Amino acid sequence: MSNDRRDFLKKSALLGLVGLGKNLFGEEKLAHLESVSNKIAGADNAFTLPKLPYAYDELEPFIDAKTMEIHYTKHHQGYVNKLNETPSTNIDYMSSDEVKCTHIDKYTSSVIRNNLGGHYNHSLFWTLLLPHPTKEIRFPIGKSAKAIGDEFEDFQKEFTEKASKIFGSGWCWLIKTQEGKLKIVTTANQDNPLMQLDGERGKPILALDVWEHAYYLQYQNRRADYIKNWWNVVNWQKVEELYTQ
Ligand code: MN3
Repeated sequence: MSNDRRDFLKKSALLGLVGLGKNLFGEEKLAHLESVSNKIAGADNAFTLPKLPYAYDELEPFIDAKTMEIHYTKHHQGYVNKLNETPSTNIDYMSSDEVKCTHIDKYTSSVIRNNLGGHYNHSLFWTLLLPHPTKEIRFPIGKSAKAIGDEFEDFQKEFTEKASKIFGSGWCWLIKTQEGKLKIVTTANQDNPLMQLDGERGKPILALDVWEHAYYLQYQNRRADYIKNWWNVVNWQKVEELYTQ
């Protein structure tokens, strides 16, 4: 089927939805429904790259500008593009990316699982990095600090060990489980702990990308050095925000 033909079918179906919305909800909801359907039909912009909350060089010397630029404009943009090229009935386009991830399971197509994971994981990761870090703010704060416990160094050691031991590409996470407990878990590739996969599930409140693309330009094969330096740019204010949400 040609792209034009596919677009036409998609738009027709969605315009039908809009018409239905008009009858069901009246004019007020119509505008919202129309904007959602335009996003899906226009699939080019159903997913967008979130704005980076700092300049590429503002995490230096711990993460270099070139790595940030390529990671953000090539890798993250790549996941976004792939998602937009692959409209899927398995995605609830109206829900948040976090909720979208909770619908992923082992039956989901790998293209959706990998790219939705890649998009969500990186969107979160960027917000958990702090530009211009100073020594005074290199520790957890508030309720999340209490939950992490007095032995911050032990926590750091455990997280570092788990992140270091990931075989190949993946992520290390601090999650808040449904029971409100904190756990350090790892996932392979672009999976995350929101997804219905094997392994502990929970809401990520801290994330570390240990794919080689996250550090290779600056650190080459020295993943341990990358992780050690990453602790200097953790945004503990954001961790607290995610924990208390
Ligand atoms: Mn990455």
